[in-house]
Amino acid sequence: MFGTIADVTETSAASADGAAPAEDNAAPVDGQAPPWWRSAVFYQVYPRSFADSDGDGVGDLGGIKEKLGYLELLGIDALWICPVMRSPMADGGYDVSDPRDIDPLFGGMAAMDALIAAAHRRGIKITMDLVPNHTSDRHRWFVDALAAAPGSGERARYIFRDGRGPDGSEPPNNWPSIFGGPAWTRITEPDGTPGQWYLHIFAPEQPDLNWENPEVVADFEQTLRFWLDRGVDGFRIDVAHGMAKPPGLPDMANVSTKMLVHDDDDPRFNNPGVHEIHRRFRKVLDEYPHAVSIGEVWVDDNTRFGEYVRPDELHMAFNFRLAETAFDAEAVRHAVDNSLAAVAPVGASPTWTLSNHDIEREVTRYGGGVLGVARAKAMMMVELALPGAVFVYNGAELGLPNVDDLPEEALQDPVWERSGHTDRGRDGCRVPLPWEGELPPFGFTSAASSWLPAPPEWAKLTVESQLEEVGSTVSLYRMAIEMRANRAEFSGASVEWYGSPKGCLAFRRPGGLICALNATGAPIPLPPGELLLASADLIDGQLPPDSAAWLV
Ligand code: TEU
Repeated sequence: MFGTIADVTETSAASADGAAPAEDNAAPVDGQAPPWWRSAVFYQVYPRSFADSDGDGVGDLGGIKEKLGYLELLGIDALWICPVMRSPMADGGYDVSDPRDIDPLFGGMAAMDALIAAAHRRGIKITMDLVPNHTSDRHRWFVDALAAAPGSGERARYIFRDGRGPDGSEPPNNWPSIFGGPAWTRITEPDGTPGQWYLHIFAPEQPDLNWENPEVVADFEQTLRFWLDRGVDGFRIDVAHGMAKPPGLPDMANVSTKMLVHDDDDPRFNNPGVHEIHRRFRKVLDEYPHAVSIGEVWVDDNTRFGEYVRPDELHMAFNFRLAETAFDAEAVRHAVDNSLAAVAPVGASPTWTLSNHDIEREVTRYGGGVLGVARAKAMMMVELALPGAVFVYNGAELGLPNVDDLPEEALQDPVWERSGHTDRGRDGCRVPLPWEGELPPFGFTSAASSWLPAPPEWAKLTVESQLEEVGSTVSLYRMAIEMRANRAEFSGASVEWYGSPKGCLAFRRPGGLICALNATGAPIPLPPGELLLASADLIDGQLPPDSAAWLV
């Protein structure tokens, strides 16, 4: 049996006593409404995969604009659009060759202006993804750096070093690239001799910028203003724990051969100098009081994580704990407590996400098939019941699984090549969305096929078919998002845990919402209260296995 309010075992607050003003996401604080982003539902668009308006098989900004009606119906507050700036697309746009222009593949600047205007007419905010840690190797600056001499001002915008060993043929240190292979590439000098090495923590096509160079800082500030002046409402900051490098670029103590693993003592990331960089960004953002910055911060330690969201740094940072947690009530509770604890000392808003364009989709992580979908729906209700901002990755609302059997020749993630074809990379979570019809590409594009092929069995997962069905994943998302936006029971920054049976969890928000999760294999009686919404049909009035419910 779930307990009652008398059985509250513990309270976890998003704002520590005395450390920050009492936060209440629904009610005005001191007569002032909280900023729009504090409890917003963001919808992450991977633009290549969302909708294609020009028939080239790749999604674009015109496609997003055409689907704004759907997004409004879904009830989201804001979009986070993965990078759409000019790029040779060595890493799906995270290799930017001109940060102040839109790539023609996505429709150019006119398409961005049109999207901003159309989204704003519907009350949907637009946040863009910016990539400060590195540029494309085709960025004008890098092309100039290759043509210039060692020690020149052109080289000083990046991280060039002489190699080790008598002839400089060894990389300057032992750092591996996140995508496999060394993090250094040796160049050929303009006179044809083997030359210096440059640092790229990601692909060789993504040289790291030198953030000690004031030109680099000034240029990024110009980029922030450029987009804010065009009307965007904020930014997701890529690798926000990167940028600053340790003095002398020391070797890594433990070189992991595994890619994509995160370790707080990794010298490539989370260096103290990064905070001064964020303070510079924040000064610019403060000139645009409506705007928000959300950092991608892969830092485990709560104290170090919290440092990124101090009042003069980022507004929010992604917390990946829920996305890294198995479908297990104890583990979920622990992740929630931890995420709240990380932001409490600095009074920042917590963030929740179950997936993104770098992570295996939750339906697959939770076991796939009918079971995976049921659990993903339940976890969506847990995350939408929590205080703070929620990020929904496009396609999650359809219950899409990862596609793990893409043909090898279709794979585009640089991880596939860089790993010597041992790691398929992240394409499996980037397959274009199924919109309508019976056959791939399911209305995603008017071309015969999309840039990654959608599996034929997605015919039953199309937006068109799910919108008509009350019991579908998308219908549940719509109902849940609407309730969260409109009901006072969702107010309050804290979470009170109830006593709950083993394998279950239950918490209450100060406004009165109760959320219960049953992660056991058997039905469990609901906590007392009036049922608002359940992720699955009740069994004899009880909460079924792998489901969640909201009560008031
Ligand atoms: O990701 C940064 C990052 O740390 C990722 O390498 C992450 O560890 C991995 O993808 C998790 O599986 C950001 C972007 O989200 C990613 O898409 C880019 O490839 C990367 O930066 C480089 O810009």
